[in-house]
Amino acid sequence: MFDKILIANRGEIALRILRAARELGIATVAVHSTADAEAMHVKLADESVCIGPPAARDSYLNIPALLAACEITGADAVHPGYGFLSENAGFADILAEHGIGFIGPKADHIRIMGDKIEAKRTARALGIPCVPGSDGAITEDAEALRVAETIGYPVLVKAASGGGGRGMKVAHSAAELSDALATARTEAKAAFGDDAVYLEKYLMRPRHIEIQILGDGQGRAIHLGERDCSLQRRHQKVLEESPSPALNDGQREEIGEICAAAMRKLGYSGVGTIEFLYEDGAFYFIEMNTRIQVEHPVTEMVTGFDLVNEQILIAAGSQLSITQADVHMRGHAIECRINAENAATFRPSPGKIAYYHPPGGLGVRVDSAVYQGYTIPPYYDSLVGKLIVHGRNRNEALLRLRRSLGEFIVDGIDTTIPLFRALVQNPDIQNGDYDIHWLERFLADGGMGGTS
Ligand code: MV4
Repeated sequence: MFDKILIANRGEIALRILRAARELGIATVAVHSTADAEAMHVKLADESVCIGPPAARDSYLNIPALLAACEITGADAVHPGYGFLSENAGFADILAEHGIGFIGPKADHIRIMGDKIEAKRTARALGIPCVPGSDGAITEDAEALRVAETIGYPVLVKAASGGGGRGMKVAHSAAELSDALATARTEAKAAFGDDAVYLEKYLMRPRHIEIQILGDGQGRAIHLGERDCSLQRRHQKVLEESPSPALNDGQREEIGEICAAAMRKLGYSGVGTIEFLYEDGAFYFIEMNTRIQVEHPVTEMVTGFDLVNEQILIAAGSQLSITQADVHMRGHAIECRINAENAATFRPSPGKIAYYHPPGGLGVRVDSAVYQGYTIPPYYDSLVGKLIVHGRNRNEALLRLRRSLGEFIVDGIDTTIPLFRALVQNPDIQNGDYDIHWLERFLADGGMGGTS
């Protein structure tokens, strides 16, 4: 087992990792930029090291500074959290070269899943259902036209190095395809330095449903059910829940076992998420994430397993101790991502939290790293915290969510709490009747009260 873990992250996930390490009796090292000297993760860690100025590229993404911090403190493993270096295969390789553990999957698996074409090829070979489309990269317009003719319009051009929806273009007819290809290539080149693109059938109104998996790299892998993350704005998840209102137990077991079997075959090690679009009862693989995700608590609340604890044990070489028969989905969990943004305009609102009162009580969890008197710096993502509620069924979770949102006070800055108060009152949300476009439509239709 590791003796000391360096947490290469900040905010609520740094605290989340610190808590898991502490329960395992492992010492913790926080790293921070000069802007984060007063951050909670720094205060709570056993030791801390300043690794650079505010800009992430000079601090949280600064690999030499992180290696130096490991050397100075004698940390024998690094947990990267999410974002930053969490899906950087080169970072995992460098740590290995220095004899430092990386709490994440094998570098080769991070590399494969970072390339969306390679990820899809691998998924298909492992028996995971994929969106119909081109077999690899598209190099000629003529090839794109042929594939589109076969799968039928509308089609979607996607960037191989894509993510966050950048470099994605829809074509509704052959006439639009050539322009879509050129635009997607240009955007992809600018955003990722890679203009490789591929083609898929465009699904019109799917849900985003992702399967949480856990593997030990020694032939064991299980699934922990799904999360429905369809409620997104500009490719940022806003509210996530488990189980999905759209699935029954049979569908869950079928897709879950397909994913677990695939991960056994791959020899996957650590936590991972296999993302699907779900439409008309069918699953279509789109991507795989090889990190702990922001929304992992909804899975923890319904399964009772500590995913970060499992990550640490697996990275230290332990066999998976949970079998599929040990996994029971109990009740329902919902997570709201509360951002320091205006709830109607989404304008960022960094600044000092003058008063802070989080909700509590049965079935309520708040994962946050803010405190009263803390100043949210303007340099990083705007997540203030996550409110996660659990109930015996979806209705109880919704009632608990409404009650918790009523208690939550964050004064001094704007937050997205009012958006969630509006969402819990909405009949479509109450009925679980939404797809990936629902939230953008709600906001465009003045769901938050017209102009503001
Ligand atoms: C799609 C799609 C429709 N059809 N692929 C958006 C980001 C990237 N991760 C995948 N995305 C999509 N891929 C096919 N073949 C629609 C989206 C999409 C989306 C997906 C999940 C959640 C929100 C979304 C919002 C817009 C588009």
